[in-house]
Amino acid sequence: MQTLAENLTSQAISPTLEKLILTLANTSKEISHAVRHGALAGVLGATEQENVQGETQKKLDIITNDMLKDALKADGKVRGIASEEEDYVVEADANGEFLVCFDPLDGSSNIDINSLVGTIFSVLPAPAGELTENSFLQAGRNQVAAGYVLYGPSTMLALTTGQGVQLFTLNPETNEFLLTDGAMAISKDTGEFAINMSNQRFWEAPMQTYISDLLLGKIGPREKSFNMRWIAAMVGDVHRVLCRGGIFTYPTDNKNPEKPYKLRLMYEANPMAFLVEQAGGKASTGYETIMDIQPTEIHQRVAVILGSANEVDMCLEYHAQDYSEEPSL
Ligand code: FDP
Ligand code: ZN
Repeated sequence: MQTLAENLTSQAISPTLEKLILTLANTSKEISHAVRHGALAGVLGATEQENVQGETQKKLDIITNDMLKDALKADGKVRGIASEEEDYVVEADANGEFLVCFDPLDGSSNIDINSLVGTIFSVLPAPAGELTENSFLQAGRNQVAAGYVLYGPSTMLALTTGQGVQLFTLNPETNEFLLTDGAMAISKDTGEFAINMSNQRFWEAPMQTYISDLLLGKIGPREKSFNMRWIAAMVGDVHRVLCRGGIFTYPTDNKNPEKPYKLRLMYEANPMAFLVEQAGGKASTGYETIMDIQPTEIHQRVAVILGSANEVDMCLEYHAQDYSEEPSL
């Protein structure tokens, strides 16, 4: 089986990007090790700290953030870093070519229940000049690489550099990522959806109607039964979509009017959208293609609807309709 390093050499990418991807992959092996030791290493549980988004940080959020930050600073080709766990952008090497945005441990609520978590990353070109937050505010289309590492029963790396999506599995004996799927492809159609149903009453009319129609199954307008899954870690839900198709959404809701969206554009939605598009799927907010959004701040949040192309298109048709005449739910 091909190793990650061998596979990267066969891709049309620069040696510096190749090295950066290996830095990310090697750090994820250390994260995998820390996650796997769990309670034995005393890394479970919360800290007293909150991140800039008002979320209590888990011990592992901070440990994994520091591991990635240190490794990327030492890489030599990274100009700056933006992380879910850092309030502001972090300066790395003055001569760096790349900006890296990451969520060091997505799905932190799963940590303490020994369930799926992962690292998500997005690589952008570094513009010339002084490093500021503005340097990062580039549309997802600019990404030169993106991926995630899933710490599950096996540790897996899904990667794209714009040449399809490759899936690697960490061999626990040799600590080497080996290519186990050279071309991940999302089925165009699906009978599976993923959404946090407990928020149903807070969604906008298009999502209310779309999901109601899925739930009606064979007797509804879709004339087909749908199954539901919710891992509560985007990285796990998107992995399932990449493996066997599906539609995953965290839509707009009015639960907290000051926070209509949950997922972060720069280090959750954009990298996942790049992977999904490269695997033949689609990713939208309902009104706009995720990767075409011009970001306005690094911790910006967006609505996300992604997965099997025909199912995402169907969901977008519901968003294109006029609901103004209908009573609000
Ligand atoms: P988490 O806050 O645990 O990191 O990143 C946001 C996220 O997880 C996603 O990974 C996940 O899809 C979603 O939140 C889960 O949200 P719910 O708590 O509403 O289920
Ligand atoms: Zn996350």
